Amino acid sequence: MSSQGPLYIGFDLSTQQLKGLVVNSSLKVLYVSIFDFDADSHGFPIKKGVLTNEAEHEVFAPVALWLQALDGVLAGLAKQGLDFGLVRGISGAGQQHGSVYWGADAEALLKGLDKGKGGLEEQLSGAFSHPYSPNWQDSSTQRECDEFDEVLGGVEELARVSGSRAHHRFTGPQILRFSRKYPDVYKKTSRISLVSSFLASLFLGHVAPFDISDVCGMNLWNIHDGAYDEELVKFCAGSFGVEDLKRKLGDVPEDGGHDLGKVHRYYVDRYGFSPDCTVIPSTGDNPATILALPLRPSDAMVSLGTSTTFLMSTPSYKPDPATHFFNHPTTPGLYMFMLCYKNGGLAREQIRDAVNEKKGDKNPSNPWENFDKVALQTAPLGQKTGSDPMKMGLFFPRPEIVPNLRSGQWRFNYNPTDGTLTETENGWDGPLDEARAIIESQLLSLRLRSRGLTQSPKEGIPAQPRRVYLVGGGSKNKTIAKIAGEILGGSDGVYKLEIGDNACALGAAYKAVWALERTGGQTFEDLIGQRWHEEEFIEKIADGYQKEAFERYGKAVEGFEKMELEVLKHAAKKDRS
Ligand code: XUL
Repeated sequence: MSSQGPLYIGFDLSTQQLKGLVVNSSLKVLYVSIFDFDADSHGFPIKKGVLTNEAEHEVFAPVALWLQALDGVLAGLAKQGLDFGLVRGISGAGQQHGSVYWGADAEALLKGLDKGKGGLEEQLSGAFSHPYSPNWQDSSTQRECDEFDEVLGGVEELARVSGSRAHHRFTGPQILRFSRKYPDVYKKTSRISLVSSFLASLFLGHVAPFDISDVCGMNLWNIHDGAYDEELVKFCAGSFGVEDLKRKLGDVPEDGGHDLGKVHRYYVDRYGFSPDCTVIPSTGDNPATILALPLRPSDAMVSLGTSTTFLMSTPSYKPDPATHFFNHPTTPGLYMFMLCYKNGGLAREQIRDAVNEKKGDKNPSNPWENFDKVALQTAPLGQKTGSDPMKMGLFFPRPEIVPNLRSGQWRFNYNPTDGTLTETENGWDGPLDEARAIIESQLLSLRLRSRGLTQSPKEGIPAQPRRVYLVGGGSKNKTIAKIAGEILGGSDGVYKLEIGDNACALGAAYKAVWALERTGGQTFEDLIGQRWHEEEFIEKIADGYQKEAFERYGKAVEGFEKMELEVLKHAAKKDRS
């Protein structure tokens, strides 16, 4: 009974695997199939899903690998007994920024897909002008980023127009470098896809348009105008001409739930899909993540992995060179705000290890025990009494992008009554004081950068997130959750979101459910909100808003902002000398 349709598939084409996840109209997960690139593919000398050219800081993935993976995942679902005839809609999530270069024969080969001629890899190997897709981990585009940052007069303006300043991984700088490095190949390229629209193209049997949210990861889309930015596209196109590049990029439907067309005959004949199965735009993996639950405006998601990612759905568009804004993947008038830190879990682990060393003992089954204990024993901001200065620091074992700073550690004392800030280790009992300080530092940075985007939940209560959802490895840590509530607030509390690593695929599947079952102008949040049983997915793990703590950390945010500016000023001076 439970597998009775209609069913919806969400794919997640990420760096290391392709996943297909099937839900029904009640959002119940019925099947999951995974193709792990390193373990399950054959014929590609990849490591962690990619190839590298270290001399040029290039990271890229073979496109044919993804073709092999798609047949692999579908075969996996068939093996599990999925009746493809019940699947009404398909959507997906793709690693952001990656680009696929189609050749002259792409449309004919896509259209001509035929069960009798073998799998996707065999039939489409001639469809590309270039066999590789530059990956989001690529950092070969410094020159192009510097140029993009200047096109509109500076990083602020580029961020204002496109939602982000130039970043190595963003598709505009990547396309520009590609056209310089391979001018002949670029000339022969008929269309360029993002990883998300590439996935949709495979199902449609022709090159699919970009998704309204994922297109914002290119530094080419003008978010205000809802169109490509003429100057940015002109610059990126160079001597090949604007019209040529616009043709390669294609149009972008405004509606994230747009009906792109029916699934290609190949899938009907080979797997038993219904000819009426509809393809919905695939989006980026981060935009798909915020669709894994009915995230309300002012709710925040904090992903505590190796790096920290902060995602919010918000009606406010307040771009800044250190942050990212994207169109919301489903809901016009909302934006996805994103912070992508390089330092997160690894930085905390370094201090955890130093604490364990100092303590001289370590619980082998929980290496965090000492770290958690000292973090909780330490007074907020190291202030034993109200007259003590606040201790705060920056702990970056890797170069950071939020803010743009080299690796290093800095410790300060801040006096909130007169605003004095002193770089010093006086009064710091390192590394013990650093356990709380690093958690505070990471969370104060989130509060600083999201404070203009939250709303007051009710009169007399300051603006703050409604709910804070923690995901990823660090979300198990109750100490972090407690301090997150103290610093970020959360009028409705701090929650752990238990969807494992299925967030992107789930979000994509929910997007397909919404696109095909919405009535009238029903929003994603309304439809999914009505069907989502939160008790199955979330657990409240800490209190959110606590007046006294929130106010104290509010003062600390001011000191934290000053501290960052101070460190940046010194770094700039050092660079000049
Ligand atoms: C976001 C980014 C990564 C990739 C991961 O800007 O580059 O999160 O989307 O797949």
